[in-house]
Amino acid sequence: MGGRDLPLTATRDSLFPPPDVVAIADGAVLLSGFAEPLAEDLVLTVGRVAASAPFRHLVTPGGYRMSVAMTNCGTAGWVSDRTGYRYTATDPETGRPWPAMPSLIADLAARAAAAAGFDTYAADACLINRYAPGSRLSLHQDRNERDAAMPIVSVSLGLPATFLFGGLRRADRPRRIGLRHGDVVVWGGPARYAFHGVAPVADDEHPLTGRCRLNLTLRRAL
Ligand code: MD6
Ligand code: FE
Repeated sequence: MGGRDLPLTATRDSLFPPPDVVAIADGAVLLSGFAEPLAEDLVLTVGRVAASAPFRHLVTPGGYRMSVAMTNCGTAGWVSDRTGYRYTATDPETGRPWPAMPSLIADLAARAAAAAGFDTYAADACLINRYAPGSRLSLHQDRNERDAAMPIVSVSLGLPATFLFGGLRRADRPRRIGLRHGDVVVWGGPARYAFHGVAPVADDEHPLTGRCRLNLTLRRAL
């Protein structure tokens, strides 16, 4: 057999390849496949969170039931009801504190933020979204967080989706970015208040999640 000899030295990059960073906008990047090595653990971790804080469909201040099912982990959790959007320390459904943020998730978010150029990131809130086929999230800004210097880190698992990433005005036409299993998006700085959303998820089956897309959206809320 004519196999070629291996090079004599391993390089740092051969063991730890640099992340695949794609610019989306000034302050926003896609880290392609960044979470892929942890995906199986992440899905199991989401299952454990949801066992103590079940997924639910929140109601918007306008009275609409959201098609995305949500839960949270961390010291703060994002909720919506007829009175508005806010962060709470306890799950309004159970009256208990949200499950603690697993270090698997917190560490991943800090590494992703660093890869995007945001050095000190300690997320305290992880919103977990579950999209069944047809679920969508309309264009919005994330503006309930105290510290605008801290970026948003978003981890996609399971079925693919089209992320809509607009500008600072609602009327700015959004870019359409395909998000696949294991992709991470980080937005902050000049993109921190960019309008964004998710187009309706197409029906399919994923080996790890079945017929759904999971998204972890990490924030520094308090
Ligand atoms: C996503 N989610 O699911 C992005 N923002 O890919 C969000 O942007 C989001 O689900 C604010 C509140 C809830 C969310
Ligand atoms: Fe958002």
